[in-house]
Amino acid sequence: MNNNHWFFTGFSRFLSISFFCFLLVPLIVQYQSEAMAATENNPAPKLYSYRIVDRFPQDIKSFTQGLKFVDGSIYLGAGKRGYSGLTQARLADGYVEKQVKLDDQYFGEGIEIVGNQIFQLTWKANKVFVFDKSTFEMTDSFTNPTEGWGLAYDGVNLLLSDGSSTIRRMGTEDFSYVNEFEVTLAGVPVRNLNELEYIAGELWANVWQTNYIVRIDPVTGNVRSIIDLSGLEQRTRRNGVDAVLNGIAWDDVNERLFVTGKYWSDLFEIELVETGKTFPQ
Ligand SMILES: [Ca+2]
Repeated sequence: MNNNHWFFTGFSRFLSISFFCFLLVPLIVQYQSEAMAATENNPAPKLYSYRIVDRFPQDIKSFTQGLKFVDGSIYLGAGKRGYSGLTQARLADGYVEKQVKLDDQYFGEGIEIVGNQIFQLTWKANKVFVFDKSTFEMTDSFTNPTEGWGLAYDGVNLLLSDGSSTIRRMGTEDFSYVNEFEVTLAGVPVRNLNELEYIAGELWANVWQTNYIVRIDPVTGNVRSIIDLSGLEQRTRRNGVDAVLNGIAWDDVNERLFVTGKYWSDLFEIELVETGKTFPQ
């Protein structure tokens, strides 16, 4: 069927990067088996496309690893040693309102805002920094035993990705471990979960080096739907081979969705478009 052709072509890159190669063949067999058929409790994930609503300027020199939106400002956590830091910039024109740089030894990663605190991960240094949102002064630091990739907040705990298929819940008081769950797509672990955003009871995650965002049920870990952002990277200037899609932010007042990438000159407001397709077909 044409739909199946579309499905396997479109997802071949996603699958080959997200899963170990040896899993690929059994994966397809699994999808086609009765055992993996969608059930009422775990329906086949919907596939979404997108429409660009608006675009805003972003510093193409920022290696975007964390993204939040609050009160008209974009908060961006940047990575790469020597260039890592935290920036608050006005959405409308990119004017930098506040900025703080991390020590050169640190590779900054995901960020999250809880009240007046901004948490910022580091990649492999096992450090989590806390900044005062009003002043950008560093007020605290905690230990993270895993790699730091993405960070989100569900209203109770922080949610942490580390490049694997595991999401850990961590306490906001001292970043202590609470519990964890595994993210799966039709029963198969989804690795390389990167930048995160908690939106209306779902955890959304960029899958590193793909054009896909997965929307995750945070209770079961099941991927409920997939957003295909193919083509967006051609709409912005990019700086180098590392310039992949990364960064999801949600304006919960006006219900606007923002996405961007590492070393991208633009931040996009998008709307999701139903494709009528599911995964698998
Ligand atoms: Ca985010």
